[in-house]
Amino acid sequence: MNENQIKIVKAEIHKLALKLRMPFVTGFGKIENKTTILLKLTDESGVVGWSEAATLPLPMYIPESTDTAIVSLEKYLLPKIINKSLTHPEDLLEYYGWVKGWNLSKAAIENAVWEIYATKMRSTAGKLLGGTRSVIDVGCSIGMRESILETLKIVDLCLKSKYKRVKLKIKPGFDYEIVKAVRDEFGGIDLMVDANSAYNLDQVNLIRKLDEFDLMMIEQPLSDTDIIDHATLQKAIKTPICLDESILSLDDARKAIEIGACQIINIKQARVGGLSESKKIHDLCTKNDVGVWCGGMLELGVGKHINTQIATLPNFIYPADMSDPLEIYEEDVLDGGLKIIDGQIKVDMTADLNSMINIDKVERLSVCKIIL
Ligand code: OSB
Ligand code: MG
Repeated sequence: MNENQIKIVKAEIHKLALKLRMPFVTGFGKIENKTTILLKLTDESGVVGWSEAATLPLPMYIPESTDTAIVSLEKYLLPKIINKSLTHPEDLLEYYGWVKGWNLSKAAIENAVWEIYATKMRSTAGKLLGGTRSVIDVGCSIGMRESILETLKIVDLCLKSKYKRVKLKIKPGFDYEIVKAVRDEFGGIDLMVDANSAYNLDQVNLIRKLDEFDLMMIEQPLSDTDIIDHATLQKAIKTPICLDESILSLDDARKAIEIGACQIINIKQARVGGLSESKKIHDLCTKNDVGVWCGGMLELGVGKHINTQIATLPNFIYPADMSDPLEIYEEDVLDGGLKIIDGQIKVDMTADLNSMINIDKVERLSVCKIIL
């Protein structure tokens, strides 16, 4: 048998419960306690691949949640791939490509298989996907706070930690004043906003008022299921629109670009079903002169390590959403994991998750474990 052939013989699903240091408030709601899923796949040769399903406890960002992902992994997706032969992570689609949706779950499987594949190829997923960057610039994402003063304090902390750009969460009524206060206090910093679908087209005047602040972009102002209204909105405002929730596939990206719904795309590998689809969206955006950046989902170091793989590709020209997990949570499951120094991650081309993961911490934070 070809030594690079992969056959998954065992899968472990770990559900972890974590408390955020500070509630994270967005246009879609508030996250105080986070649950996540770590997936461990073992190949018949004994090579192990870990990944994280970038879920939230409630289906408030996209339709999946941590618990629906456990069901889709356990009942539908993993049984389709266990004991099947693969020569490349993309071969997974032969087995579960017919399953609609559930991109976060599919990404978790694909990314764990990418880890196994990269280990066997003595490389990293990032390199195998065509990544060229050895350093990734990162920015911070600031949830809505009780007051302007409190927001200013957090922006100040982000800038002191040298994050390369600041992203403010906004919604109607928590937009113009907050952005103005940040501009007045911190001047021409690299600044953007993320509305997480909190506006509709009737509020174009509210959104247009933000044009005066020379923002890098406004992320996902309108509905998560829309691209048409975004195209209308883009014609009415100067600030570049970046899509997040609306882009679940290469096909979504193609249509959004074609109708002018965005000038920038936030590629979250989890949201689009994994690293392979992300690479295709990246390449399409390159061809169309649409810059991209790597979004985040408050992942632990495991998910962030996977995100850094895709963020090494050349068209990731804006800073990634990637704060240190230890700023969000009391602890992380990686030992000597993700290090952010002066707003940058130095990509360790030799790092593999299996050697960094601290299994005692996984067990301690685990509230449910399923073995297939
Ligand atoms: O819209 O980008 C988003 C977190 C959870 C769900 C959606 C989003 C976010 C963030 C934080 O903005 C990104 C991060 O630093 O992980
Ligand atoms: Mg977003």
